[in-house]
Amino acid sequence: MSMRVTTLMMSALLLAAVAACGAAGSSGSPAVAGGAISVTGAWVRAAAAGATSAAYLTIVNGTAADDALTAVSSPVARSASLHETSVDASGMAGMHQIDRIAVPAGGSVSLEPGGYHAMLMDLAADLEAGSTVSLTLTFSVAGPIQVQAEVRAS
Ligand SMILES: [Cu+2]
Repeated sequence: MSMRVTTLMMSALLLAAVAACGAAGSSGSPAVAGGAISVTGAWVRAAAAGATSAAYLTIVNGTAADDALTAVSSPVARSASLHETSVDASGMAGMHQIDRIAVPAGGSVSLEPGGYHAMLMDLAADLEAGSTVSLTLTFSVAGPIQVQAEVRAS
């Protein structure tokens, strides 16, 4: 395979991944509390097995200590990571992996389309709208918190 073809394939893969965590959607589904960190409105974009999806939610830190989301995992995804979508100087939207999302004491942070999100890669099964998937969010202080996320059509 030539270098050029490889580059084109990489570009196509990146575009598909960006599309998976792009625009649209809203929040507002059941909340699951764990300790004094609570997570509300968790949802995941519908996608086919083998594809990439993204999870969105709001984290409320009701504790007196600063905390940070440091990892995410789900049985439906063979790998998952924290991402941030940003727009570069030329106006191109892209995303990059980040190590942590800070949640200050008494504060909250939202993972939402166009911003922070949890990228779910290499899905083990189809994610169909109306179903529910389990996510494990790991915090540096609070530890792991499991939440249920509703699958929604994009
Ligand atoms: Cu992403």
